[in-house]
Parts: sequence; C-alpha cells; structure tokens
Amino acid sequence: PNPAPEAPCLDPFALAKALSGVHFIGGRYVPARSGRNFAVVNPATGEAVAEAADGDAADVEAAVAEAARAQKEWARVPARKRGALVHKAAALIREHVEELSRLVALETGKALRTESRVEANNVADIFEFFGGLGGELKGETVPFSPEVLDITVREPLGVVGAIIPWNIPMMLMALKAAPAIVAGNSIVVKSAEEAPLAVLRIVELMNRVLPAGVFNILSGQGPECGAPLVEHPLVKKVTFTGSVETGKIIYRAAAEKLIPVTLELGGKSPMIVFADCDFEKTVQGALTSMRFTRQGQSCTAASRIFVERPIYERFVAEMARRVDAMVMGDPLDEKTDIGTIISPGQFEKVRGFIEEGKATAGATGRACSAMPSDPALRKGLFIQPHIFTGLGTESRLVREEIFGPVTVVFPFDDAEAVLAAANDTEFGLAASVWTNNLRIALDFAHRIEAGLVQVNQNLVVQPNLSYGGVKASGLGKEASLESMLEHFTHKKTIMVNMA
Ligand code: TXE
Repeated sequence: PNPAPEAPCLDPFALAKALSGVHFIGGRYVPARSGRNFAVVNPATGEAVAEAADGDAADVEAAVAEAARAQKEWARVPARKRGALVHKAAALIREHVEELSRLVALETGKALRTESRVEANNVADIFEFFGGLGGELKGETVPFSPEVLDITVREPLGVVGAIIPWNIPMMLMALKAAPAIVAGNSIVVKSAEEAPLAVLRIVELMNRVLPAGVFNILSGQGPECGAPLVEHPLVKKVTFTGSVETGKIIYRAAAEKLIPVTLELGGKSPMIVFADCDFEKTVQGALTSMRFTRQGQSCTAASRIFVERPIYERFVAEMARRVDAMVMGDPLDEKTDIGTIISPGQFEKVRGFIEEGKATAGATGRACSAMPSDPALRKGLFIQPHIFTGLGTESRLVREEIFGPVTVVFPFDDAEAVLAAANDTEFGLAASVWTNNLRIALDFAHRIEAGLVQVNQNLVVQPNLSYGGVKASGLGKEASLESMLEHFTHKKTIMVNMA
C-alpha cells in the first residue's frame, strides 16, 4: 500500500500522518514486523504529529535481504545509466522541495525560510551532482610489459548501511545514498528517531525511478535497529553521522566484521577574527557560522570565536545586537529566523551547559533574541541564543560540543597563542580565519588542524567539494567524486598475460 499522496503535499501535518507507521523496503511501504510504532513530536508545540515504525532486527533482516537481492542486478546496470536514473529522480526531489522543506521543518523545528528550504534544495543538488558522475567510475591501465595488460576497475562494495542524525537529516542521507547508489551499491538507511518523515518521503520519491530494493529506509532506535544493521553479515560498508560515542560503538562493530566505515562526528570549530578583517562581513559570518538559525545544532558551528583585542568589545556587542534582531518562533512561519531544539533530551543538555556557564565566576552569558510570545508555542523547545565571554579554557562549554545556540568568545593578542588555542581541542572538523592579510590567512589555513578551513566566508555546501574531519571529528570524506570512489567502491586489479 502507498499511504502517501503522489503529488507534492504542502500540508506537512497531513503528510506526516500519511507517512505514519511504515518503513520503505523493497520498493514499498511496510509496517514494522513487530507492529510497534513510536511518536514523532513537533518540537515547537510538544504535540505528536505522526507515528514512526519502530524497527528491530527482523526489519533489518528484511531490508538487507531486499537490498542484497537488488544490488546484484543494479551493479550490472551500466554506470552511466545508473547515474542517469539518479539524476532523473533528483528532478522529482526538486519538484517536491517545498513539500520536503515543510515536512522537515515540522519534525525538526528548523525554521522553514532560513534552514529547511535551504536543506531541501541542497538535497536536489546532491542527487543531481552524483547523478552526473556515473561515467567517472573509471580505472587505470598500469604499464608493466608489452605482453601483460594490467588494469584496475572500480567495483561496488555491496549493501551499504547508513545511519543518520536529525540535524540535517535529508542532506546527510543524500550525501551517503547518492554516491553509494551511483557506484552500484544498494543502501539501507536507519533514520534518526526524531526525524524519520522527510527522509522516508525522499526514499519513496527516489523509488519511483530506481529499481525496487536499491534504496531502502528503516525508522527505529539506535541500539534496536541501528546496531543490527551495522552488524548484519551482508552489510559491507557502514557510513555514519552522529555523536563521537555512537561513532566509536559503530567503528568497533565494523572492526569485528572487518568492513570499511566512514564517520562524520562532532566538532568544536574555531573562528579566528583579526582586527584587520572586514568588520561587517565578519560579524555576519559569525552569526551564520554559529548557525543560530538552526539553534546551533550544526557540527561545523563556530562554537569558539577568538577576536583580536582591538575589536573584541565592539565585535561581541554587534553580534549580540544582531542576534537580538532575529525572530524566534514557529518554524513554519516565513517570518521566523530561529526555530527550536530537536528534543527534550537535547533541550535539557543545552540548558545544563548554559546554567553551568552562568554559574562560572567571571563569566558572562548574554541571552539574545526574544522568546516567542505565541501561547501555542508555550511547550516549544526554544532556547535563547547565548554568547559567553570570560570563560576559562578548561570550561566544559569551551571543550565539549554543546549542539545548541551557544558560542564562547575570547579576546586574543598574539597570533601564535591563538593558533595553539584553536588547535587545543579533541575535534578537527571545520575552522575559519577572517583577515585581509593573505600571508596570515594561508599560514593559519595550513596550520589549523581541521578537515575544512575557510578564509573570510562561512560554510558553503557544495556537493563537489570533499568534506570531513580529522581527530575525533571522524574518518573519511563525504561529497565530491573522491568520496564516491574512495568510500563506495573498491579498486580491483586485473592482470592479463598475453604472452
Ligand atoms: O546522537 P547519536 P544523538 C552530536 C551532538 C549531540 C550528540 C547526541 O553533540 O548533542 O551527538 O545526539 C543512531 N548503533 N551529534 O543522541 O546517538 C541513532 O539512532 C547504531 C553530532 O542524536 O549519535 C541516530 O540515528 N546506531 C552530529 C544516530 O545514531 C545508533 C549530529 C545519531 O545518534 C546507536 C547529531 C547504536 N548503538 C548529533 N546508537 C553531527 N556530526 O552533525 C544511536 N544510534
């Protein structure tokens, strides 16, 4: 049965209901084998808007069996044809951008205008980009002798297991599924408990074009549904975005099976601002990099900002003034800049950090932007963005990933000292340097320990640029041709002796 409407549905509440209680396996919607569901809650009101199928090992078994069957056929489809089909399916995503934006805003609390619509457009871009790469699955010829032909070919890995989080669920799924599928693998995704709906709809849309069983999705809890997927003997590659703790569990399970993993974990990204920067552009960059519009729930958020002393006071004041002018409210309202935190658990965690910061001697936490006044949002998970100054470098707010609308700002006088401070973290995902001095910019870009360093700009998502962290931020890259070749194929060597 197909419970969801064929045409784009701009009523996210109706669509959420229609998508209730199902996985998408082998080309069709199916309920959980156990018959159990769990509630999907609108974080702006606290109300349940849908039920999601509560997957377990039996559902994993069914999905992996379908994926393994389909993969054998899919790998035999010429690579350019596979790409062309993914590209065609991307057009369907593009037609449904508005629908998907609303649905993801409803389930995640991310503001429609500032975050959710941007994400939905990125998803279409990602499928389009990888759809164009089928012809790039090329090997090499390796010179040996005139009588021997040595060549390499790129082969798919088999069934890929993907585990995704809730902060940008559609985009993080697309970055895994698009290259995996074009490369000739099939995929089983386990969605995040908090955001199972928009990704489910995307899988159904893609299945209108792709053969049944190539792209499957399960909803469920991490240990009950995610763990059996990682452990399944027919899953030959795992790709994960989420917390460091879960990343380690998944890495261990993959090691038992000796399969490759890609891990996209957390961050504590530094933003280094020199006094000669373009002040206006840099303050704006701080706000965008901090992702206050997504309530700071971003692994690349500029969560440690270092500002050269001469402009420090002015910078902090201007940041606070601009965040104050942002509108926090109903994520589905076009006027809203800032939405909600995802779940009560994350809400309490972030509030704990804020309370700890406020209780720290010598520290100041400025709460910015007004809480929404609409009584319908009384139970919403809204947290005012906080800018902390005066914290010591050992504070938990400075060392741990908060994943909320909180940034810490420090003044600095010395370039070498600030570089050391920026690198003094277990993470290494992203960083930015803001200066008009090219020599300093490039020197810092080389010496900052991170997978991505930007100079005078914020995070620009581009499917053709590889992206991924070092240190505790992860293993491997996403996006780019390289991620498809390195992480979703293996290179087979073939030697033909013609003597
Ligand atoms: O993450 P989890 P949570 C960070 C961020 C946040 C913290 C906790 O700091 O505060 O993680 O968030 C699945 N086997 N990031 O609890 O637990 C789970 O069901 C297999 C950063 O949401 O890592 C979900 O689908 N799977 C991050 C996914 O893992 C398991 C984005 C992520 O959940 C599992 C999100 C298990 N044993 C959180 N346990 C980023 N890098 O952007 C859980 N899961």
